[in-house]
Amino acid sequence: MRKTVLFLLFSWAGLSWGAPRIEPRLHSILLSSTESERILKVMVELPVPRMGPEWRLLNRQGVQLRLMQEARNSQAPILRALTDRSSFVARPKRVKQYWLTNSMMVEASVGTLRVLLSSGGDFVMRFPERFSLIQPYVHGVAGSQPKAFTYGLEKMRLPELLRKDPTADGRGVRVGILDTGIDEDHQELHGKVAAFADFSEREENRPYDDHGHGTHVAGTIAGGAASGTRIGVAPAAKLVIGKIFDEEGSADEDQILAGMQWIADPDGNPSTDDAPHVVSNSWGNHVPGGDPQNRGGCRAVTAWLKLSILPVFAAGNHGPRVQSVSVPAACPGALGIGATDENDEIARFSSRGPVVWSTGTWIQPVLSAPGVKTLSAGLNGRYVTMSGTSMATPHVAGAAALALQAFPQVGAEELGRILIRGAVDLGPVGQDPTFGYGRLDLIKAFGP
Ligand SMILES: [Ca+2]
Ligand SMILES: [Ca+2]
Repeated sequence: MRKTVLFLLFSWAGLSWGAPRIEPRLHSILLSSTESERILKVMVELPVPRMGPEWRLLNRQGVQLRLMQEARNSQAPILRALTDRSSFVARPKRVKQYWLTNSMMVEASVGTLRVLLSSGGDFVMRFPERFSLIQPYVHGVAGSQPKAFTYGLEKMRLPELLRKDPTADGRGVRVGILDTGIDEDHQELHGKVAAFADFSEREENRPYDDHGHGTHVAGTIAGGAASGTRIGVAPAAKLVIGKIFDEEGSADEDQILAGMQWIADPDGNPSTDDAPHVVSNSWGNHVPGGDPQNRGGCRAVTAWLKLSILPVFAAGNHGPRVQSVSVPAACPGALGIGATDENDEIARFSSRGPVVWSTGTWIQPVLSAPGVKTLSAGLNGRYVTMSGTSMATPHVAGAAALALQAFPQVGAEELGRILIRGAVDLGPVGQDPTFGYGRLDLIKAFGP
C-alpha cells in the first residue's frame, strides 16, 4: 500500500515542478508488475537548458560545449541513483547518455526503475518511440531518359539557375542525411561521402546501403548526370551519412538520437566545425499529438537549430487525412515537406496539417517540393523511380546546399527563411496545411 501511494505521486497528469513525471502506461507497469527483475527500456528526459539571448552570442562550438556541460551536470544524479550500491537493486543493463537533448536511454529492471523514481528529481520517464522510413511507392527500375533534367529539377527551375550561374553546384557545402546509408559506388555518388557512421545493429565502418532508400535520397541531393539525365540538385556537395535504419527501415529512438547527435559533431571533437548546416530526413513516427518536450525527435530539432543545423523532414505519406503530419516533421522549428507532382498538384498521399498538440496548433508542412515519380539512384548502379514525401525532402535539402553556397554565413533560421521566400503559392491563397507556403522555386528563393 505504501508503494501505491508513492507511485501515484508520479502521475503524468499530476505534474508538480521538480518531481519525476511518468508516462501512464509505464506507470501502471511499474506499479503492478510482480516481476521486479523484468527488464524495460525507457527514456529519461531531463530539463533542456533555457536558451536566453546570451546563447545568440555563442558560436556552434560554444553552444555544443554548453549543452554538453548542462547534460553532464544534470545527468550525474541520475547515474548515481542508478548505480547506488546501498540500494540492493540490480545495476542497469545499459545506459546511453545524450548531450544533444539532455536525455538518457536506460535499460534496467523494474526494481531499479522504481528506485530511480523514488530518488526524485526533475525528469520525465517514458517508453522510447519507434521510427521508420517514410516508405515510398516504388515504381521500378528506370531505363535511360530522353531529358537533360528530371522534372523535379525543371520545376524548381534549376536549368535556368545554371544558365545564370553555372557554378551553382553546392561546392564547399556539407549536407547531412539520416537514412538507410548510401551506395557509395554508384556512378552518381562516388567520392561524395565526407563522413559515415552506422547506428544500425551491423555497426559497419564503411558506407553501404542494404535498402536503397538512402541512396535514392542521396541521388536527389548530390547526384549528377552520369546517365545523361541530371538527377541531383547540388552535385558538388559533400555528404555526411548517418545510417540509422536497417534493411527493414525501422529503428528505436535511441538509435535515432545517436544519429542526430552524431550529425551535430561527426568527428566527436567539438573544436572542429564539421557538422553540416542542413540535414535531410525522410523518416518519422506517424502517431500525432502530445507535447513537443516529450515527443521523440522534437528536442533534437530544437538543439539542431541552436547549432545552426536546418532540420528538413518529410511530412509523411498519410494524406489526404488532415492532421496526419509525422513526427519530427510536426515539431516546432522543423521544415516539414509535402510532395507535389509534375502538374503542381499535391500528391494524394502527402500528409496534411495542421499540427494540433497539447501546446498549440500550427501549420506543417512548411514547404512542398516535387516527390511523385522521382527518378534517382538505386542500388548497384541502377536508376529507380519512387514517389513519396521522402523524395520531396531531398529536393529541399539540395536547394539548401545551393543557398548555403551563395550565402555561407547564414544561420539555420535565416536559411529556412530563404527557402520559404522561394515558395510558389499553390492551392488556397497563402500558407495552407496542404502545400505549406507553396512549392519551392530556386530562382525565387535566391536566384541571381
Ligand atoms: Ca567536430
Ligand atoms: Ca497556398
